[in-house]
Amino acid sequence: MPFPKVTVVGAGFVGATTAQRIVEKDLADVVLIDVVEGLSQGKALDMMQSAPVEGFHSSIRGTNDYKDTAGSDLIIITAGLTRKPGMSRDDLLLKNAEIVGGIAERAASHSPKAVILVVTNPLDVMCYVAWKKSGFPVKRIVGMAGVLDSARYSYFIAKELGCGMNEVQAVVLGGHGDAMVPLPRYTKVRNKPLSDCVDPAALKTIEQRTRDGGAEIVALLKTGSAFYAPSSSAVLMAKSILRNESAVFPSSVYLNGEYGLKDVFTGVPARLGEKGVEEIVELELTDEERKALNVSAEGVRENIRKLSLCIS
Ligand code: TXD
Repeated sequence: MPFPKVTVVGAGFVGATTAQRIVEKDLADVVLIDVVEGLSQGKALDMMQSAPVEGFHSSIRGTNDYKDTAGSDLIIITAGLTRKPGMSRDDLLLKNAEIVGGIAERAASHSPKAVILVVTNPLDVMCYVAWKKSGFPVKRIVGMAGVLDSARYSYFIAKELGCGMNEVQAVVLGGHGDAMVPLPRYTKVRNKPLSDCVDPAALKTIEQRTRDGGAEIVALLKTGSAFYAPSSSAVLMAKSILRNESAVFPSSVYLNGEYGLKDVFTGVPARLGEKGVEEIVELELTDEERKALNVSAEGVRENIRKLSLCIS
């Protein structure tokens, strides 16, 4: 069986690490594309030379030409600017909308059947831009954020409680921003709701650190932002799409009435397979949780409005 084909757009920290994880797991042959000449070619060549050591069989090539991406099953968009210390994800809005819009248009025309997995920030708005500019059915657009936010939440919970990370199943909904919605009722530690395992003050601290998870790393790195956990999270979703696993992940998806929200991308649990979003899973929410999800989605909608001229 030939490997599926994945295009990773952006050969920076997130893109290159995503590509590396995909080939090392033999999930797909990868085309890595960037605007900078030589960057993706150099990284791809370096990764290919690790194949005899790592023992993977799939391949990766670098390019600056969209023709080489033709016929991809999955396009992962990681290109764009990153946050500098003190910048919010939304500060990246206009510049990254231009970048992601151009990429979605070009990549979609060469791979008309692909699923698009968006990683670039501000994430939920970039999903909307990719949808509008690709012209794809909306089920074939999905964004990565909730898996990462949930992973960060899991890590901080496991650290606080001194338990194994595999004993924590964390759920974070909402947009990928300061208004993300950790759900302690649905988060389980050894099968018990998190809200029964930690006191409210500790929970508040964990949730705030989760919200600030990206900013904490930006402040430490000084240049650039997180990429190890983001690339792991993107590859987990990619695997479910490429192998048609139909696994459920918190994903940024287009809502058309689900959770009482319409015409907006935000993070909710969704089943992902080869056709993209197969199902949106509706959790029962309390009034307070629903309110928090609405606030988060309203922030995304506000940014979509700001962009309405360039994406109409
Ligand atoms: O949870 C999440 N979704 C995220 C998102 C977690 C971490 C990082 N997140 C966002 O991903 C971050 O805020 C940025 O918007 C993107 C990419 O982050 P990365 O750390 O990979 O940035 P780099 O290292 O600066 O790489 C960006 C690359 C760089 O090589 C540019 O030359 C390239 O993008 N670039 C382009 N490639 C192709 N086409 C165009 N137009 C283009 N413009 C820039």
